[in-house]
Amino acid sequence: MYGRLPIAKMIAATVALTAAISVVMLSINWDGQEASTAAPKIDDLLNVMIVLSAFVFSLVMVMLGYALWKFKAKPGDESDGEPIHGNTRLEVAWTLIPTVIVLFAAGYSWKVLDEIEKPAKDPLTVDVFSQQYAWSFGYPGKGLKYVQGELHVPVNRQIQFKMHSQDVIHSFWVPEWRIKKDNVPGITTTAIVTPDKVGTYQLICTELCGFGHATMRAKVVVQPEAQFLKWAHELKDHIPSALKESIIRDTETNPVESLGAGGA
Ligand SMILES: [Cu+2]
Repeated sequence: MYGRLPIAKMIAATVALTAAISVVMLSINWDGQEASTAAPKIDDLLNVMIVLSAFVFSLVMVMLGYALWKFKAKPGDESDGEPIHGNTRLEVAWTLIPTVIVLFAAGYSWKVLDEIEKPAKDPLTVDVFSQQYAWSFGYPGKGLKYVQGELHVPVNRQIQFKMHSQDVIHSFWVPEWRIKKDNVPGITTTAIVTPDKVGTYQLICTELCGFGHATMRAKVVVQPEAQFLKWAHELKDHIPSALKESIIRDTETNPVESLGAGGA
């Protein structure tokens, strides 16, 4: 009908375009500094997805470009196009290729999620309380220690954040850790992170939660374990009873294993 397609040339053009786009896209540091054990795994996953997306984009562009160039109407040609009843080979190809890509992406993502959420032997539990428009934190200790607006954690130890919202949905995000998890009123959600670089970072709310959302931030300090223990030991405040109740209430509707030593 249209003669044979120049398949080899189209494949070559697709590969070349994929490579060109990938080189540019992978040279950009999209996510910034990596400061948790999860970060390199998540960044690798993103890079693989970028290359796969570049491939799909290139394939579509090459085929579209070829069709535009090859089947352009001659000047003065006002006739209708040929009726087409389908093309089995093409339909099999455009079903199979995306299926393989999606299944691969699902499997790879599953593996990464499984690895980064694997519980460690000796995690530290930290309760996170979010409310319009502030963060506060509860630490295991006599009566549960409490601090507002500043999160301290030890380096190279797994932290299990148990998150409780007091009003609307907020979202816990430290960009350098890559981890992001919603805080949902009425249930306890968990985020697992192992920070692996000492430093000061920022906790950012990433769920539009009201008028002051953009200002809903907290300082994050990752420090050597000894310094962290000293800091935690010096905390004077205990968790306010309203927040303690939110732990119990949240935990009843969505049980989680532990509240940390000395929990309510
Ligand atoms: Cu918010």
